[in-house]
Amino acid sequence: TGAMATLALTCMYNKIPEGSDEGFKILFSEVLQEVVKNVSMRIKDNGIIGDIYSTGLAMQALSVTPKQPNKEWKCQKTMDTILQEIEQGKFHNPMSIAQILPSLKGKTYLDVPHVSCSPGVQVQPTLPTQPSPVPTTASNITIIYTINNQLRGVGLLFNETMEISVKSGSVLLVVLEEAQRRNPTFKFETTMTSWGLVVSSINDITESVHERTYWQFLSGKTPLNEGVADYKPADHEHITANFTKY
Ligand code: B12
Repeated sequence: TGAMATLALTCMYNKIPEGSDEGFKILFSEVLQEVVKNVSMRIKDNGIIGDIYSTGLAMQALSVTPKQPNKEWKCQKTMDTILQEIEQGKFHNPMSIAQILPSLKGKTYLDVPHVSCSPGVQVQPTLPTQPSPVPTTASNITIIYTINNQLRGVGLLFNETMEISVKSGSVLLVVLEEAQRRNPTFKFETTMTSWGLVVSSINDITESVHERTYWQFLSGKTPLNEGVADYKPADHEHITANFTKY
């Protein structure tokens, strides 16, 4: 959010015409300073800003803002760490690629108006150099899956746990589907968004923008940093879906 605000404010700041009210410029400058401070406080020693999936927008923000980050930012360090994460296959979600790619090319969303798509130039699809491995005789893993709603005033309170066996390498969505197949209490619904499928409802308890409630997914006590269609749980991992507020 801070990164998007920085990009938006920088865009506006650069458009303030020469000779306009100084107070206006000072106000923008102060707000920008504050937001940039917030973003830069999240710079880690390995260069990651927030988590790996917020780093793309944060890099874009810090590279265009007229305000200096409060903490020293080594762009190359961030770039190196992100490239390592890419090599490990962490950026396969199209939206995560869309947010990181501009920074890797030294661009930001503010460059979009200057992009010219010359007609006639056809981009050839690149073929994968190595065929992706086909999971053939994958062994089974067991996931401990808990669904929990303790928010009063939003329907039935419950805390149910089930052990689910799935093929090793399966994404979390497969675990949820198996749980639903075996026990109707575990039934769930999804909604399609720009990042992919969000679990919008479990056991008839539905997220609400108005109430600011959602189903948060955790591994042990740590919130997942990927969605159910991307996250691959390990054997004996304890996954909890907890109905909570943001
Ligand atoms: C706001 C937000 C939320 C809000 C959305 C509520 C709302 N109505 O606005 C809440 C708190 C619900 C949320 C939840 C989650 N989020 Co979120 N969220 C964001 C954030 C900060 C901004 C999204 C936004 O408003 N975009 C602007 C609007 C205009 O675009 P939009 O397409 O309409 O936005 C929708 C999608 O972004 C979707 N959405 C939000 N989060 C997620 C996560 C996943 C996995 C999916 C598929 C969709 C999705 O909700 C938005 C509103 O409908 C992004 C940061 C970012 N870099 O994009 C993270 C982000 C997308 N979320 C993330 C994650 C991990 C989650 C959770 C999985 C966390 C968890 N441990 O449970 C859950 C989803 C669980 C589930 N039930 O399936 C990651 C995704 C990384 C990845 N590789 O998949 C991001 C990038 C944050 C990060 N840096 O780690 N999130």
